[in-house]
Amino acid sequence: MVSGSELKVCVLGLGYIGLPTAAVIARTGAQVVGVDVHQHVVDTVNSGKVHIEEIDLDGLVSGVVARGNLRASLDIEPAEVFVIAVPTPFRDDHTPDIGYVLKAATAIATVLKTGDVVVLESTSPVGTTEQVAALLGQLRPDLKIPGHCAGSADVAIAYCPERVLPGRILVELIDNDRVIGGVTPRCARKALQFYRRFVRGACVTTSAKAAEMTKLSENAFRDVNIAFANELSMIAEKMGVDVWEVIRLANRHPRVNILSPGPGVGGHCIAVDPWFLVSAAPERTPLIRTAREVNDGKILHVVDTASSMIAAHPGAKVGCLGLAFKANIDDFRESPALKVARELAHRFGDRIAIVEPYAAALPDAFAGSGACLIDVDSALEACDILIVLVDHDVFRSIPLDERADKLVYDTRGIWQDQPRSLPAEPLRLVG
Ligand code: SAJ
Repeated sequence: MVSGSELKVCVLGLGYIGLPTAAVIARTGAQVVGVDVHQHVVDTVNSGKVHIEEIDLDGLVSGVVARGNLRASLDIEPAEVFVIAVPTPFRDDHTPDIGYVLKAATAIATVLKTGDVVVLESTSPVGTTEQVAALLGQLRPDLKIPGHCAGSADVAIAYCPERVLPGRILVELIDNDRVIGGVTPRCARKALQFYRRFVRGACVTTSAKAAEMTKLSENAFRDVNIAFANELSMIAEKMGVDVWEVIRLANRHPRVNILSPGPGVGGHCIAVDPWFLVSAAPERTPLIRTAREVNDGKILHVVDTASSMIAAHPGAKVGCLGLAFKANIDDFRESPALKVARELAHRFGDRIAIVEPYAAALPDAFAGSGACLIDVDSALEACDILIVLVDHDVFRSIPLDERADKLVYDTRGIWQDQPRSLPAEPLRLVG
């Protein structure tokens, strides 16, 4: 592979993963072209700016664009390495849609040449990288494609899942270990050379299929464990027990580490990826499917609990704290907080005020509901009921004396000093 500043890399998809990845590679001195289908994304990046919020990304992008190491384009260009970082959504029936990956591979086929490396980073169902190889083979019969030829192939094709946590993307892109799965062992070794340019963590090689399943297993593991915490929270609520105290105490056991309950699980990864495993083996995934159902069910449980609380206090003004899918970010994708707040807004109209410091205006989902967007201080003055949906630092730091007189439903456990507002359900004694 070409070294130093001569290496040319094409990153397809300039989203939450593609743009930081492109910028980090550009910082190594490589010539990087970021390809995106949205003109405004291309224009924003070319002006040295960013269209997504991520710590330190703006400074990095403006630096590498100014130095001429990163530019964006609507069109694919020849390069030595192609990194695919496009979305892989799921359809209404929970089956994965790899259409954007196949579209990216089709574009790559138009410029692919001997010696090139193609790496898929998008979270994908097991077997997708092999499908990419098969497609490239069909579109480029003049090239020897790995897995589809005898002897050494002309190009290398591999899967290397991103594993970064929003809010820590630039740190984790470099420090996290990477799993690099080749369509053949030689493909994995070629891709490894590329990742070693910018990854400080260990890079471990394996097959493409094992790497694909590893990624899905990581997110399904987290979903299952959060589901356990969410189930505990609903049991504890029924019993009138403080679930946060129970978890704190249980976690004193040396081999117990229970995660945190919340209003459900959101984001574009953990709420989505487990379905890729379920749809691949529906009859063998009762646990993973149930975890998804428990976490989605928690959203409905929070809507019902909050609705009963609001209905029991006619005329009370309600503040819903947070819309983001998790703390301190501006990402509302698949957000349980947004789903709860939207439902309450449509049920209770102008009694509902939304507090979200990361939103400039209420999302379209609230149109016609009568709910309004207000700041934290106005909510503390105007609201009688507070429903904590996101653990943003700005909410966490509100002292007890500013909220002691409120009725609180704290789905994130950020105010454990709050006097209890939810009544325990009456225990029914059996027998
Ligand atoms: N959540 C809880 N309780 C917890 C932890 C999280 O309710 O104890 C909720 C969050 O509030 C949020 C959701 O889960 O709604 C997901 O948040 P997260 O912080 O667990 O994960 P993501 O979606 O931001 O990023 C995950 C990460 N995967 C794992 O931790 C296994 C990240 O490393 C992946 O790169 C990312 O998915 C991805 O892109 O796949």
